[in-house]
Amino acid sequence: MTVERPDHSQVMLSAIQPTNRITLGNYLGAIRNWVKLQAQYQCYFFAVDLHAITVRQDPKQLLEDTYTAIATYLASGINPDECVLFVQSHVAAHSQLAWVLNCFSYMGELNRMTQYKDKSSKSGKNIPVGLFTYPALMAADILLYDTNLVPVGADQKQHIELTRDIALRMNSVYGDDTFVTPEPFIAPSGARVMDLQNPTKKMSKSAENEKGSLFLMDSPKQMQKKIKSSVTDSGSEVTYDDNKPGVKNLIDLQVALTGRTASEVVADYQGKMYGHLKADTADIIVSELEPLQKKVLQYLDDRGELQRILTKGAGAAAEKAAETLKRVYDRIGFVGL
Ligand code: AQP
Repeated sequence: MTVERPDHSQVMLSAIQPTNRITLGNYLGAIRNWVKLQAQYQCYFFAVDLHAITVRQDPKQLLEDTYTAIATYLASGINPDECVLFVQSHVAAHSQLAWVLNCFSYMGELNRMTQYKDKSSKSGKNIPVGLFTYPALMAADILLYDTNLVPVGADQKQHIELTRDIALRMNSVYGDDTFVTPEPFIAPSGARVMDLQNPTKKMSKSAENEKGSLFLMDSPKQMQKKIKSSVTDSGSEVTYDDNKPGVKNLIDLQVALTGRTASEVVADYQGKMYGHLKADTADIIVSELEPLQKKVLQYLDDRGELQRILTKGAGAAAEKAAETLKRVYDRIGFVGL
């Protein structure tokens, strides 16, 4: 099965874990950039449900969150006729290549991953092995599609670098054309949206304090409330300064959503208070997200259409992934059929 798409030779790929609710950080750091870039590349976008189970998930919630992730991609403007849009667990080659890459990854390098350190510190004594080997599965996701470019938020750069290291390691053993080595694409704005309650930490779907994360499907009232109660500092002057991470985050949000520069935004608040900055930032966010929410709900109402899109995407993804997996298996010396 093939999906119609423009004949571009460069491949772009990205994904989000359908864990909990998608945040404004995921939207600005990832999805919105996918939409901007989709016309220039041959694109693969998916929901990584295999990654999601590295922490315990409620089955019903995981199912709903996976549909919602796909509906959000579509509502944001991902075109399923031009891109391959799918769910990770529908393509078995992801797990199969991940095993191979596990055998070429080193404990020391996986141990250094910031995300592993963060998430394992919250897991108590029983840290799932999947949390540790997560980057090998992510490397499989990327390498299966001969990916050139991976648009991600700044937090994922380390995982892309590791993917490159593993690919180069295998290329040196099995030949330079075994894997294409991918590059990260970090957008100039929105790359690191910070937690509203702890602005030195990035905003996350799974943040302990929900008030720190703005979820895409929050009601306008909830969004206004979260921005209004966001942590700033004891000063009062609006300046763009690393020592004022809360204020800087609000300015960055305006920059990402309006396309204006930080100094243009700051100029609006000469002689004004943080309260003005908060109120305007909330309005800008609500006017971006309200129409998006309506579209997400429309897609979620038509499960038949979602299922049709996913079946088509899974077919196209599996076809490409099987080619890469065969190439790797052949080079390793596995007997073919
Ligand atoms: N705060 C952020 N600012 C900008 N970009 C962000 N991304 C995540 N948080 C921010 C980007 O969104 C994509 C989603 O990645 P993911 O779901 O695979 O995992 P993640 O990075 O672990 O995202 P979260 O929101 O922190 O999820 P949980 O809490 O489930 O772990 C990536 O491109 C990421 O860079």
